[in-house]
Amino acid sequence: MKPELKIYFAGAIRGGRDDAHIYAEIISFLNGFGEVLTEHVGDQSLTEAGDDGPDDRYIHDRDMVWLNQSDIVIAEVTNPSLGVGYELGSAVNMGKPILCLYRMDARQRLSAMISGSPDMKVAEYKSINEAEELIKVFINSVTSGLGKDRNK
Ligand code: 6IA
Repeated sequence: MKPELKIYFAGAIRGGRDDAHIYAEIISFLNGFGEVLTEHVGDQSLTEAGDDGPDDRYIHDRDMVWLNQSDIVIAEVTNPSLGVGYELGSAVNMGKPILCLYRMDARQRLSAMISGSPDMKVAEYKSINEAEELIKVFINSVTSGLGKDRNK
């Protein structure tokens, strides 16, 4: 049996929780492709202000282990987040296949460090259906061994 795909999903937490419902929908779709290591990112009861969880050093180290273990990284980057940017830079250094999803109707322009990176695929979407289609195509290209051509 083929080992299950390990998926690292990244989305803003202290950067702002306005899109938490979108993260939840994306994570639920991703669950159909494998194990999402970071399901808490879509937890709508998790607020940017909350401090009742594990300490920051623990969060950082655990997330870096998960990032290392992941087969692919999918990030929703519409809401700017230092943590997501850090995860994406780290994932590039680890050579992970990366898909960044971005909503066209956003007021804020995407950082050039993300949109200008040759090491991640950045895709704009308007609806959840569109995001799901982009994810499907990306995962198919990676799992069929075409991951190295993902930016073409
Ligand atoms: O800078 P941000 O908080 O927006 O960074 C969000 C990103 O960093 C997410 O993609 C997560 O993978 C990671 N991250 C940040 N905070 C946490 C966290 N708890 N738990 C797990 N992953 C995290 C934060 C504490 C909470 C009670 C506010």
